[in-house]
Amino acid sequence: MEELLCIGCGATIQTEDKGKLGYTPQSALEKGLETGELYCQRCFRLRHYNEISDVQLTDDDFLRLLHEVGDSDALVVNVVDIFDFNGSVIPGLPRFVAGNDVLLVGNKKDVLPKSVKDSKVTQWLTERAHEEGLRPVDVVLTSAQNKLAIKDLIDKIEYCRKGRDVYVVGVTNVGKSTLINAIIQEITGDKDIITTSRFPGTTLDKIEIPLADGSHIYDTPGIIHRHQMAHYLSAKNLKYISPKKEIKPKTYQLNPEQTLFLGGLGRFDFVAGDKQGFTAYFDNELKLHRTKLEGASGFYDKHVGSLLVPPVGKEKEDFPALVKHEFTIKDKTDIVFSGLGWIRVSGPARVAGWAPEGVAVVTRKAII
Ligand SMILES: Nc1nc2c(ncn2[C@@H]2O[C@H](COP(=O)(O)OP(=O)(O)OP(=O)(O)O)[C@@H](O)[C@H]2O)c(=O)[nH]1
Ligand SMILES: [Mg+2]
Repeated sequence: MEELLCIGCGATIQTEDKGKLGYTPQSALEKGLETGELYCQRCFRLRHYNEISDVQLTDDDFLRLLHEVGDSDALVVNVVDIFDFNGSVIPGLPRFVAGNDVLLVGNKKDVLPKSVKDSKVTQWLTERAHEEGLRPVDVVLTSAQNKLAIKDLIDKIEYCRKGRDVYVVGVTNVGKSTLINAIIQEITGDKDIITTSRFPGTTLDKIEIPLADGSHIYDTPGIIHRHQMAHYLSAKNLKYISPKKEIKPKTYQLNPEQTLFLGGLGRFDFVAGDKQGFTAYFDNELKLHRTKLEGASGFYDKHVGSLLVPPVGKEKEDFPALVKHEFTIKDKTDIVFSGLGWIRVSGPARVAGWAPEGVAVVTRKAII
């Protein structure tokens, strides 16, 4: 029998083992073959009930895919989440892509406040890419969700691929599949073919989409970056770190020695400096809580999971301790909490950003 693939996640269809990828009940398989839309059971559940069944890929699976990209003569489209550049970095990508051209796509631009200029974001992404040893031939900012700049992206891909195949790569959850769905919709009008979800690890194998000239565009499973905030939260709370709407900034006038808790996910300390306004850019539903710096750690231990949420319940038990990163700020700087958001500091000030162990806190020149 010819190998059948799930069009939602790329897994090889099988009817034997419920616990393994690609499982499809025999009846669903027959129906799928009839209609030409064959989805595995996991995709079916994700698409209809937003329920995830746990099947995870190993690092070897990703390495195999990355080597395949390196061995092909192709255009590599590296998708990153504008909101989480640090969490979006694939370690060693420059080595894997070898001689292939890379087009960098900063996705989820709809989440950024309108006052952020594209040019500043592009410049920042380019600088960060260079720091990672990546020399993209071009940078495009898109919103796969709101279908922004999809035509522009298609044009740039067409221009850069020079008749070659295209591999769309990136860590899990940056929106690769949503982006490819947007491209398919723009070209053929077909909607939501590939399965997408808020859960990390949605796409399970390479998905091949034919292009008019006989080459292909490939969706790939996202590498699991263990330092993404997404891995520390349960399904219910993922919304706090994957905003669907434009962020509304909130400004706080703080005195020195005051602290802002970012739910229970992070913390910002104004250690020293003159009283000033700090503007916070986080998901609109994340509750920020102001308190005194003195005793803030004890306050956190006491209230995490109740006043300071998420994390809640079981999630809280496995939540890593917050780690402190200190900065001396001279002028307008963003303190970026990877995957969570950022706080704009006018300075001069001494500040500290706290995030779960492994999650990066970095500074950048203020983008607003
Ligand atoms: N706000 C916003 N959310 C987006 C955008 N693109 C994707 N998302 C959301 O991000 C989440 C992940 O999207 P996917 O397309 O499944 O991500 P992926 O990169 O294919 O993930 P894997 O298959 O796990 O590697 C989903 O909840 C999407 O709705 C975007 O442009 N803006
Ligand atoms: Mg995907």
